[in-house]
Amino acid sequence: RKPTLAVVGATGAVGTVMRGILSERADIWGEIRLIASPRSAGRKLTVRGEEVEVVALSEESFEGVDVAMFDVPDEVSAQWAPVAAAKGAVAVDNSGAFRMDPDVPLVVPEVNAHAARNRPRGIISNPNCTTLSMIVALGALHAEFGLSELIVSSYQAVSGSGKEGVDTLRDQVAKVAGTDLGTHPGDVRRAVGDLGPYPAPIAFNVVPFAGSLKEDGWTSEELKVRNESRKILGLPDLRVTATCVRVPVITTHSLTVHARFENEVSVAKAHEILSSAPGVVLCDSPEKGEFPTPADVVGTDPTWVGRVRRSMDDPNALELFVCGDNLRKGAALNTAQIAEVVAAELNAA
Ligand code: 11C
Repeated sequence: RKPTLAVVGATGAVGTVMRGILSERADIWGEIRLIASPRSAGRKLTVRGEEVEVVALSEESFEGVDVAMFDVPDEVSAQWAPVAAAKGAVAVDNSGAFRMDPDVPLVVPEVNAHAARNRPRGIISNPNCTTLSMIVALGALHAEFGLSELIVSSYQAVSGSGKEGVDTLRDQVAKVAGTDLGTHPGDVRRAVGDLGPYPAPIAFNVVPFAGSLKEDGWTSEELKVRNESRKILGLPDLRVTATCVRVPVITTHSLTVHARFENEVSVAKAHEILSSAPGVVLCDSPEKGEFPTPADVVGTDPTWVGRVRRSMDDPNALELFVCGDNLRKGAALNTAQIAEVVAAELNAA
């Protein structure tokens, strides 16, 4: 029997990308059950080319489910992933609710697939999209050189803030496009009016703040990058400094990375590793103008890496520019890959 998969949050932004991904990947699933809030129950959505009726989230909706993916807000996952697990499903959760729970593995299949097997709560977490947009490339470099420190800046797309983020950028761009705004303090702010989910205009601007404010001036996104990178790489004392910035890009997060290693590095060796690492594409010919950018990367699956340099003042450090689609590898794709790891394990049992 092929395993039964439930997609909880099937109607949302990530759920929509997820249905596309499930339709493209090897068809390992028996039934795919689409679950959403009672408000969406009865709607028909397409997955694998077939129309499937959405069922309302309830305890019964997990009956007979082997793997349940959750693409819903933290509080919905916190309540319902344990319910799915109690019903016998393995819950694969894309929210932040369980990521730092020591009894919940945080999995990126290219880096730590083995961790998925040890899941005492029956829950596996999927990392935050910012961490995911760089970690596959860093995992490959760590395996060769031994990572000791990360200093990163993110350039995060507005779809990381959901539909409200995308709508806000599109509305604001419509208000400023074709004007001569952007030449005086406050002119863009006055023109765009509604700031949506952001503390400053996102059109014609960059905003050095993503997530919510936590202790000592750090944001939730910056703490996630630190804590999640440590957990995925199995390096609890890794030195990590992140500055998370929102930029006027619809989808695909980018990061500049200063990665320091235990061992001396070379660009040639880094190129060799990155060009053969599963899930990574090396795009590094700056003399031809070739490096990854969100506009070229959006809609693709891999982590793209370019601008690879050895630090001028540190023979143990590399500088990289990394891009990854935050809705695909950053969310739905990684969740689908984890679910496939679990399905293979269930099939082998
Ligand atoms: C953003 N990375 O770009 C966030 C969105 O912890 O899953 C994802 C938040 C999370 O705003």
